[in-house]
Amino acid sequence: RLAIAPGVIHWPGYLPAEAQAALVADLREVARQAPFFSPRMPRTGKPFSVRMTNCGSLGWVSDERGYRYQPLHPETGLAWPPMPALLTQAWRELADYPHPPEACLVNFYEASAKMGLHQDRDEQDFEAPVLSLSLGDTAMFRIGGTERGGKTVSLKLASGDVLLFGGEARLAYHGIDRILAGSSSLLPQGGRINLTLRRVTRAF
Ligand code: MD3
Ligand code: FE
Repeated sequence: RLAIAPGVIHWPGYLPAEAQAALVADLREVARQAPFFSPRMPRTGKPFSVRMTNCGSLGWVSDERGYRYQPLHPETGLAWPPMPALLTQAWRELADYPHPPEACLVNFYEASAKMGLHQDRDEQDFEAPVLSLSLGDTAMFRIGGTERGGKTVSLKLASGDVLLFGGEARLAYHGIDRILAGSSSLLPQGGRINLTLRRVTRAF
């Protein structure tokens, strides 16, 4: 494990190839029950280049009305599917937090997709860390401090890598600058999947 910055821990290649393949199979089932949707920007309605779905009791959604967590898929109206056991297991092993995650946001990046610098602040509990797992093509990830416009550092996130953001890093600006197309053969059609496990409500 590598300490990238205060509150940021990186486990390169944490998931063995077999676990990555098992997780992709689990995610196919998640996406069958809760299809990927295109989130839209609040106010403007402009679609994100990243497509999303969720598993767990709550899911993150975004549309003209704003960003929020909700228990139902925005298009099917059905509950999000359960979190695969591999994910809750990774949280127990790595998160160092005594309550289970409630939401797993599943982001899908095609080769041209990006995610601008932002903070994750739609959760009630900032004491809980966010755990991120990467699958498929490598991404150039950028993380800064808690103020917009500060210095940033870049990190490559490859398939099987896990990152934990806690403490002062929990409110750090971060984003995905680009996807390195063809860098992994895990996903037959290419692209990248990122999973973020989050505690949304206060457990106490
Ligand atoms: C640092 N996802 O879903 S994962 C997101 O690769 C998001 O899809 C990116 O940013 C992705 O909100 C980056 C790394 C990550 C995730 C959540 C964080 C870093 C974070 C929350 C707080 C601080
Ligand atoms: Fe984020």
